[in-house]
Amino acid sequence: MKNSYTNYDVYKKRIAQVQAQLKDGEIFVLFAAEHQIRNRDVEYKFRQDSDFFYLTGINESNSILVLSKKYSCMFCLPKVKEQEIWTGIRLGKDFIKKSLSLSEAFDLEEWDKKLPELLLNHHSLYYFFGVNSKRDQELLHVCQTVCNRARDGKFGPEKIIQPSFLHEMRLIKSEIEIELLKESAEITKQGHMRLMRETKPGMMEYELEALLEETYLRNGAWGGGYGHIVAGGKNACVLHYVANNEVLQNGDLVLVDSGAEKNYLTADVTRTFPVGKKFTEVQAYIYEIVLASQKNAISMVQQGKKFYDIQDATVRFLVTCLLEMNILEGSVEENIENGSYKRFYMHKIGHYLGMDVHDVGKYFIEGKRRNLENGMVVTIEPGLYFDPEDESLPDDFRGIGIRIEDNILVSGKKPINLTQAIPKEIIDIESLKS
Ligand SMILES: [Mn+2]
Repeated sequence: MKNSYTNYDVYKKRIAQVQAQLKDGEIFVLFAAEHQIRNRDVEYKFRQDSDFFYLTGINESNSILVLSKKYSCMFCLPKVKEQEIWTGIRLGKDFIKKSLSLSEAFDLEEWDKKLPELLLNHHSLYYFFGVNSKRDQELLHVCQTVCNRARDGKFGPEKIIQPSFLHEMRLIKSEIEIELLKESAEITKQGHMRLMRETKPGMMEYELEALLEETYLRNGAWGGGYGHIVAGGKNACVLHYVANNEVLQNGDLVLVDSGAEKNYLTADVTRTFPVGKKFTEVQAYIYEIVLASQKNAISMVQQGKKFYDIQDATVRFLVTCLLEMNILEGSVEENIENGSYKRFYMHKIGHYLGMDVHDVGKYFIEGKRRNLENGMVVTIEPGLYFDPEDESLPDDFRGIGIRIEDNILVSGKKPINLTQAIPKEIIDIESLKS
């Protein structure tokens, strides 16, 4: 399975799929990621652009892929010994041309000269406009120059179109991708379970982050697919808490939102568990409500259902519970209508998952909620959060934040939970802690 992904056949097929979407007179341009500066002359660890990797499997910066219906080429980092000594061996244009069966391949320096030629006599340019403004300017300028040659009877792109068909391809995962996602899920499981076992009162949040990162790296992952959230006690009420620099207190819960990225596919999992040995009564009570809402939502992840209908069902469930707890007042309908529940559940039920943690693909088609389809992977992540500063809440509720998140593959009427093996029942979590 893995071999078929590391050889180039899968990418050749994807390139051909893009070409099949293009009509005469249409051209597609895609840039690889560039190195990003962290500070002064220090760069962040390089991570290829997801779209570029999806189509090419090539992990080198600055390359450019150009496709039309019957033509394909790439501009590649040149094989220059002096540069390779400093920054690593490059694949080079000959290897890339052969591996991806491209019509042509060039060294990067040829780009300026070749681009006008390539755009010539294409009326439409498929390009992700707005991602890199430097590239946007460059392309607009060249389009303009080429269009100015109208007097010679030549023409250039007059339309720039977002190649959203590429994101629709990425939205539906292949069998190979599912297998690889399972691997990311397995590594993520090891990280989360390690925390459940090893977390003790007095540890710093960043110590847990370190254990996650270590587990991921030791298993060949790139690291986390996004910044690890390790939020002790009331910090869990900050949804994107990434400071991770406080002490974990006995009696508090800790919310951990973290997923390993391997082979350019990331998991996205949240577990909330006690810093000490056991949930308190109130914590367990709220936890069971979130867990029940999550299981209910997971059961709805079926082909033909609408993703946002699952959000609606979850809101209804949580509002009913909040009313029973006397946290909300009035009727279910009223509270859904006026959004009062957003004080306690303020985010959505989930998102697409894949190469990007908030993966690509449309949620609406022509303004209407779209159906879930086989091969989509979504997160299901309801939560309840009780503001530590809200004095209208019972004392023992304040500062509790609970979210439970799994990664679900749409497969007919039977949702497949890729992260099922990461404990979430109270009894299972507590038994890991004893
Ligand atoms: Mn998520």
